[in-house]
Amino acid sequence: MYTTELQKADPGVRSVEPADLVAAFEARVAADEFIEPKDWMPEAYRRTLIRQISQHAHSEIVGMLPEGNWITRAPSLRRKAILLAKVQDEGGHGLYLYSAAETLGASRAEMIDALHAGKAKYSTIFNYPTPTWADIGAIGWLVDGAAIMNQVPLQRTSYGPYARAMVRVCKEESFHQRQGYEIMMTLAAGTSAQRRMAQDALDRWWWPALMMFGPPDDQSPNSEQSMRWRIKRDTNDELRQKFVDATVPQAELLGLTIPDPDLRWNEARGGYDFGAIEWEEFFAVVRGEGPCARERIEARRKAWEDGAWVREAADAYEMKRRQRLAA
Ligand code: FAQ
Repeated sequence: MYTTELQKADPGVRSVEPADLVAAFEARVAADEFIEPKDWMPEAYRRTLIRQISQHAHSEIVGMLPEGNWITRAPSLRRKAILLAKVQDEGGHGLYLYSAAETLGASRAEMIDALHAGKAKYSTIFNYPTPTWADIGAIGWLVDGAAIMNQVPLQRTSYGPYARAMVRVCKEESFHQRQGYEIMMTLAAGTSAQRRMAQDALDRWWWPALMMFGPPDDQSPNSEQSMRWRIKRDTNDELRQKFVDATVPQAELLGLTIPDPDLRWNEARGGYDFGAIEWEEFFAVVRGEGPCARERIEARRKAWEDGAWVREAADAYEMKRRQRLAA
């Protein structure tokens, strides 16, 4: 995959880095100081950040599509206005994140090309379909809920521009989560057909939401180093567990059933035990075999081509502005 190649392109690079600079960098990370764009950083740290931040940016942009699908069909003007604002927020998150990756020397054109060529990763969750309105509730509640769980610790990630982008993103994600939960509350308290819709959406989104946190820790090649660099503050399994513990009582409040016969409170651990995740499905979706994978990339490519005139107009304006300044 492109992002892995980016990170691992030059394995020899580490050995030629001056030991005093590496030691000073590690001491700053250990002291919880932010690393800023102009600071010296190990090449592998820079590449890891470009990998993670660009994947995160792509996820936000592709993540606009499953919900965007419902903007014209939202059941009321109020729901439409809220959904429109939410989807626009996701677009904004993608733009902050692309900008953060650019501060590390990544080129926007290269990142976008990799996405359109199907080489870049983005979150598995956005490869699932949204056939009913209840899916919009389930996405806000579960997908934004999982995103918050993952992104709150990223407000303290060691790279300054990424951490600061996360502060605003998390505020907006909280609103998104609330709006999703409110849709689920309305459906769960509605007619029996509405309750069935809500349960069906929970049944379809629960397991993919748990997969969002990434592979189990013993199959996560990047976690150990990213934890050492304080890019990641918690492991994939730790965050997944926190999400389950926070979400089960929310499902109970809705009167909905989490589709996991093995789910039960573990008194000794003070957390919920849950059933086995189908990791084969996760890895297949990561490989680009998700149910909507082709359609998502096609939609992004079309949006990029349809928007070419906007980029050309901005370039022409900039050229005229420079000519005026030079005259
Ligand atoms: N999907 O060694 P690890 C959102 C890949 S934003 C696809 O554990 P790492 C907002 C991983 O890249 C959702 N690929 O990797 C929203 C790696 O491949 P690589 C996105 C996945 O980086 C809501 C390989 O597997 N959030 O939802 C996934 O240490 C509603 C091995 O994995 C972020 O990006 C996956 N789920 O940990 C928008 C948060 N998981 O690169 C619209 C920032 C893993 O070596 C609507 N990212 N992989 O080829 C992170 O926290 C981390 O990158 C993880 C993965 C935790 C996702």
